Amino acid sequence: MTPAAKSPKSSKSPKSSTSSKAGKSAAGAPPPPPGAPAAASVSLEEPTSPHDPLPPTPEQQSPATVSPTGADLGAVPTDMGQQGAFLTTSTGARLRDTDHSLRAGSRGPTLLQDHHLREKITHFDHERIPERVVHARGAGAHGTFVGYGSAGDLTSAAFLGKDVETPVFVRFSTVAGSRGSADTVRDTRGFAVKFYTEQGNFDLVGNNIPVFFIQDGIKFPDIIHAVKPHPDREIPQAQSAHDTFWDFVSLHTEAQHHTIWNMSDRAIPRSYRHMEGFGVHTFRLVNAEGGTTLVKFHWKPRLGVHSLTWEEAQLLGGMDPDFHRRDLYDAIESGAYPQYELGVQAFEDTPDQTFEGIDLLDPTKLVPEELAPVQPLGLLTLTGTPTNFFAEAEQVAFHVGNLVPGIDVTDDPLLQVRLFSYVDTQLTRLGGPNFNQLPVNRPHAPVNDMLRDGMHQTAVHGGVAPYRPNSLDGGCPFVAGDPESAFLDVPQAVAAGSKVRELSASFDDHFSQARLFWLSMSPAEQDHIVQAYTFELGKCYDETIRRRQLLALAQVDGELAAEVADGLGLPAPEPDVAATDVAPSPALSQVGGTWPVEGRTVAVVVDATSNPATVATLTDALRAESLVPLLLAPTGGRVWAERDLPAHRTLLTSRSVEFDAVVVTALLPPAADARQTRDAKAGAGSSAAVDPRLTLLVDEAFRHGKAIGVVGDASMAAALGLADDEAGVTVGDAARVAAATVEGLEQHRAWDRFTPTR
Ligand code: HDE
Repeated sequence: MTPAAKSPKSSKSPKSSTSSKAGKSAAGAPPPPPGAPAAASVSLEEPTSPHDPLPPTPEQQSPATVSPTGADLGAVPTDMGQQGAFLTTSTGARLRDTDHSLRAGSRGPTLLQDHHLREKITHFDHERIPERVVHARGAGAHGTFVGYGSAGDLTSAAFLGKDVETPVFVRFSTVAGSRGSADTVRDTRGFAVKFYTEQGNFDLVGNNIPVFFIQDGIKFPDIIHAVKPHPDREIPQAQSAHDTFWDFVSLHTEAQHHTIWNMSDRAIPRSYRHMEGFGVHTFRLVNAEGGTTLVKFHWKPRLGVHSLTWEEAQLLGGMDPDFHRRDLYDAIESGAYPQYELGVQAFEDTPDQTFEGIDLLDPTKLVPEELAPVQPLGLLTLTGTPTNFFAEAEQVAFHVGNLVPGIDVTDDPLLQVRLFSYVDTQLTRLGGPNFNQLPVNRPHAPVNDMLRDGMHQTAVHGGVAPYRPNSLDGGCPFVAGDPESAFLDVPQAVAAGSKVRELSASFDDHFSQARLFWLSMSPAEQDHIVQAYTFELGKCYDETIRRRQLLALAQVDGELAAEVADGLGLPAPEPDVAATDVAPSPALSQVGGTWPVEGRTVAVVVDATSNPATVATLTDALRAESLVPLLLAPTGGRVWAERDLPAHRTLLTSRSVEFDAVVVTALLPPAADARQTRDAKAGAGSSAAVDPRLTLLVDEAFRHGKAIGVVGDASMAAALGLADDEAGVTVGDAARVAAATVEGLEQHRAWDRFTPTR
């Protein structure tokens, strides 16, 4: 390639798993694990001319090239990035040097004249923008939504039509932490989807928990100030285990339902691929005849809902703070595209907007799926990682008011405030009112607004009359009606009343659904909840706050309150449950059932004594199930001198929590760095024959209920403290171990290893 050549164009159609992997691997060689920043290995010396393959890597996607007003430009998305092989100024002049500033002599002062230096440093000085006030930590991905055509009776929204394909951008997030905080903290996760439909952008800005802390949006600053770090010391980061959070939720008891979800395994998801999404509020759908239905939106992950254990989440916070982001991008890169089915629970639009006694306008309440099943409407598939994280995942601006014809809001008092907040926040975060012109926010439908000028205006509007009515611009723009499928604000009747600062009495019950959630959990999940409350309240300094929260728990369930009190060393409050006849909702439990295992990681412990053919049989079998086997060896470099097969992880660089399962093919003897001074993990074991870090790896995997395989015999397993008849442990040949590993992963954990107390 000559220096004058342009950057490569890439077609951005979703690729098959084999093509994505093949792109990086030599013919016949197993594919490398996902995550390498360059598409091929790099040269040792600094390159002096461009060489293929140039970025982007095959799985990266960029926003479509539409104009700020939604016109399809037909350009390759990468054309929005840098062009050509030569370094230029921001105005396109080629540069000779960017490594030395212009100075009065090689030992003299720097000259003000150096316009390249000033441009480079000034731009750098302004690289950061304010992070989101909530949901600052997140990761985004591109994908496609395909409608099933099953929503016709409910809504006229065109993107839900049969086989209609709509590009989407999704951003997953935590709520409380700042942009650099860890992924695996205990928190609610955001699940925000921007559909670029032919009728304009539709944003479904939801969470992975179906209810919210507050009923009225005016309380949002209060709950967020309570959960954020204490204002004096700015501690703790991204956590609810502190006094101000528990002070607030124990006083403001409508938060108790969301809080019990946050104390459950739902708040520490295994990955973004393994969590549900919920629109939370009730929305109003309008069909072609103008008929309305109330609905709650759900996203169901194809891989099932699975969580980390609390110990895994904590270890990962240090070992790999990017665990969820990495998982998302590695899965997409390896072709294991995350998928979620969109569905709705539909309710008759009655004047009281209530279903089976549940007020549909109260966002602290869910409707059990046993009472109103989720009707599938379409499938979302995530196929592309961002080309540039800032341009896409940071600059994406969601707004619950980005609605399309056929979907309207309700009077939920939380949703009503959100309708104000999302535009307002972007003014500060994205520096002005033209944020919808940023490439990731641009609609793919024609835009003909009368919004003009402002900071960062990138459209070039024609005409002289951005006002209505006008006759100078031919009367344009015209408003549309039904034939042109214009958005309809449903003329919903509003109950006559007085102006008041109060909620309806139907919002008063704060505990019965927290109890419903508690009763729906399996014993092991209930234990996790007891532990989470005890941990979080145990981190509070103030005993009164702990006691007050125990009083709230006593209104949820007496046993729950007593067990947490026990753990805190406090007297158990008297049970105070008002709604004793609550029926559980089995759909809320994660235990039981089997799910696809795509993209799960398996540590394959190897050294030079492992039989390469056996390891190949094992890893091929795992890969055939779309798992990601990672070779874990005592040191880096080639595992076998004669084969070009590098170790992906070493005993020093890895920890059990990075893997979903472990298979041991060799009993690694203590390596040279198996000393506490070189690796503290080496302090764990006492066996002279096995590297103590391997013992630790196996012990932790066992403790966390993971599938463990030993390719060998019973004596090899015994050296690791394992026996073939234990739940989720398999000893045998490579084929048997591979099959058992898949089977174990299908259940997510060997639940039998946990001995519940109730
Ligand atoms: Fe948000 N929320 N929110 N929220 N929210 C924001 O918007 C707000 C609420 C949710 O990945 C902010 O662009 C208020 C419920 C997600 O970019 C801000 C209230 C639900 C995201 C804001 C709520 C959410 C946000 C911060 C109470 C679940 C991340 C930056 C009335 C249904 C979107 C931004 C992304 C982000 C305000 C309540 C979900 C400040 C005032 C309920 C997933 O506008």
